[in-house]
Amino acid sequence: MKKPKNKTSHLLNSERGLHELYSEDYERADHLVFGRESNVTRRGFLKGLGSMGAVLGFPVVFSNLMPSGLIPIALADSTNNFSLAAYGKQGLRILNDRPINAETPPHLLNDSVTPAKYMFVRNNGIVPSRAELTPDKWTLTIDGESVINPRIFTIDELKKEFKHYTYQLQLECGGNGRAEYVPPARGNQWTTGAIACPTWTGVRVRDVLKSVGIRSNAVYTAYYGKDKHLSGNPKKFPISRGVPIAKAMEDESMIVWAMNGKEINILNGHPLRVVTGGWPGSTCGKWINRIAVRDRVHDGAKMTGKAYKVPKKPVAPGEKVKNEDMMIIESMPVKSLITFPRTGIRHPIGKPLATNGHAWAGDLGVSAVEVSIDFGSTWNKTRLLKPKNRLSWQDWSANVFFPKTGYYEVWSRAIDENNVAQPMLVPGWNPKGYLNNRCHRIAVNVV
Ligand SMILES: Nc1nc2c(c(=O)[nH]1)N[C@H]1C(S)=C(S)[C@@H](COP(=O)(O)O)O[C@H]1N2
Ligand SMILES: [Mo]
Repeated sequence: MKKPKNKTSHLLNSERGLHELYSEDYERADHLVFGRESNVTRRGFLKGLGSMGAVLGFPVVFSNLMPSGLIPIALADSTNNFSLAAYGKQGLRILNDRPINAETPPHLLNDSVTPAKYMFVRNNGIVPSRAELTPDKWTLTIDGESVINPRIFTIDELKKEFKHYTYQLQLECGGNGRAEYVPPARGNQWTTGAIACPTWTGVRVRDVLKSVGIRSNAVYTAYYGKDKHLSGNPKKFPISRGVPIAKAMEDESMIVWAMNGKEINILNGHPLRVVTGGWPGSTCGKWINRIAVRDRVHDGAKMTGKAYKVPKKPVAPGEKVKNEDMMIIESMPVKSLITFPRTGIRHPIGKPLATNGHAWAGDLGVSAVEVSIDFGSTWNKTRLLKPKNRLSWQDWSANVFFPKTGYYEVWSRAIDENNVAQPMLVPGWNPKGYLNNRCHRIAVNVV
């Protein structure tokens, strides 16, 4: 971790993100962002507290009365240099602004099909500029050790030569839920909002790969995107991952140009991305211009080391784990969200509370979702709908009855088709803080 010499000048430099103060990779933002949507995190501000007067240009008269962690509104305004609204996003919570990372509060994920404005944003590098994202001139190279006839496709050719499919596919970051691990793991402190399930339109990876011919020694795919490494080094990729060839050959593994029937949002990969539903979002390359078929497990950026890997065996919290004792995350675990009502509501006694949400389970289907109002002592079945297609989340709903007034938590717990349920507590600690699929909780004050 690099620490700058002069924090004040950095705070005033609106071209760069506060996180650079602490990390060249990405910053662990605090959970709480005070006031408006802002990239100024409480933790980031506290680090600069000593020089707050200098930052504001005036001494703070009642500084002794100022709540700790409050971000002066002047600062919140002047440092909000990445506008998600300019990219058509709404209501997301910014965790980091370089690279830009933002999650969706659960109540904004209430739609069965996630609208583009509410889809989370997760970046390892610098988002390509609008000028670089030209669908007419865009090409996708298919090559690699295991491709017989490498070829460069235009998007038009992809559209003309292959059958189009539309699937609703869940996409969840492997680090979703990281904020709950103790001791904490470095990386974006996602709570519950790095999940979305829009519809995707494009062609099957399988059809494109078959057209160029794949050798029998094919092991893994490898995507390459047009985003740049944070270091600015043009030879380095921020991320280049893929999936085993069997996953790539599934019906729902797609090269897509549309989301919810429209151009993909720039931050979500316009004009072309890969979607491999049910697997970590990191396998779903954005702004892709190349897919290689490798004769080995792909060794691109964030495929080696500990990235997107978990220990092969359970480890104690905080334990050091050797790289060779880690394995690549494949299908994501069973999980659910309560998307209505939002947490913290008041509810009148005597009336049932209508609750609803979604559940998903990586490559598997969800067989049941249950809710509890007594901290997991007893559970009630909810009404669970079938997915629109394989690898799409499933909607659930339930009426909840409260016996008396007071504070309650409503918990949701999904169970996958192998009868594996979400844990009530945060599951096995791991060095990078992946795969936290504990039950979702909301607070309800019954009055
Ligand atoms: N080119 C590129 N593709 C990428 C990434 C990236 O940084 N660059 N991030 C990956 C990760 S870690 C996730 S979780 C998903 C997030 O997709 P979204 O930003 O559309 O929500 O994109 C994946 N694809
Ligand atoms: Mo991710």
